[in-house]
Amino acid sequence: MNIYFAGSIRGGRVDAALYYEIIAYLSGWGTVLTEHVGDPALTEKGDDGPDDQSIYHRDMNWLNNSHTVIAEVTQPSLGVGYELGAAIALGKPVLALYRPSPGRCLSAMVSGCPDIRVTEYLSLDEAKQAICRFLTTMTPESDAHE
Ligand code: 6K6
Repeated sequence: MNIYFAGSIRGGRVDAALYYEIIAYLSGWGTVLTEHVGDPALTEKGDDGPDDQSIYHRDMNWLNNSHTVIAEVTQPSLGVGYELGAAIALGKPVLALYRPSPGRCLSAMVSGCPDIRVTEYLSLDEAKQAICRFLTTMTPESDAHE
């Protein structure tokens, strides 16, 4: 199973360590095509990779080839929002993980979208449980860990 994980880069890297842990967990379920999103060395400058056109085409190609998209949406990111819209247009099952906190509100375009499974969580363990539930419902038992 190819998994496209989406998390903020230029939107801010405050949750980079959390992305790393989620990606490590997802790796037990399949191939995470976007492992770099959890790279602690990746800064929000976005200038240590290929040019932006190459990034866009490479990521859209990965999105096309993914079986599911899992996003951490707590830190707002234009790129993640774009990826969610594109994933829905491609008919991919989408899970959005969100940590509620006082004074913060998830975009209605994510929380109100019928094609996105939005799950609120507070701890990494809860995020893992949500991922497990989501992937178990979308994959037959025998395929889940391929
Ligand atoms: C190097 C250092 C920082 O950024 C780079 C290279 N940039 C990117 N490389 C790979 N994927 C990217 C890059 N910039 C954005 N993305 C995709 O958009 C990722 O799949 C993320 O899920 C999402 C982040 O969007 P922004 O708007 O927060 O950057």
